[in-house]
Amino acid sequence: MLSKAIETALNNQIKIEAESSQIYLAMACWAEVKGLEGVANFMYAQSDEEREHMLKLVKFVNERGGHAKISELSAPNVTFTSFKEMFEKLFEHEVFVSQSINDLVHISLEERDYASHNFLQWYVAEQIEEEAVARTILDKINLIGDDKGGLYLFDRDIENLTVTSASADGLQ
Ligand code: OFO
Repeated sequence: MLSKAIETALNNQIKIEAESSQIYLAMACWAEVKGLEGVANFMYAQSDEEREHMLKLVKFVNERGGHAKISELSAPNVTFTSFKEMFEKLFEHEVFVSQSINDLVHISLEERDYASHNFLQWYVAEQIEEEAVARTILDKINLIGDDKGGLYLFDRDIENLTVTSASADGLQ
């Protein structure tokens, strides 16, 4: 059974994951209309992943005797000044989400809710990966700068980008 404090905190995280999904969906649309199909597909996939993160929390809250709250979401940014700015925003957002997961883990310990603590470890590991991917992408974008050819190749390769492949090419 969830305490009120942990239920509220988990519901807050449900909103954050849903907003993450919208943020990346908006980024996908912007990239798509700018003609970068690879970046758009990467962002569509990220958006789907965030919805999965949200659903996992929804089911956990309901299964543990709480009530998952589906709430109104803040509107995401829909335009960006550059791809660099967009990926900076993505990185900043993932750092924010990691902080929010850390706070949740902290609350689960305060509440002595070891089931929630155990469940949240999946999110802790996921955030390490998400931050690493975002950091790798930013490194690549910084290398490319204003080079159009570089952006073309980046767009072609981003769909295959994983943390392992990113570190294998020495950019980490
Ligand atoms: Fe849900 O991991 Fe990104 O935000």
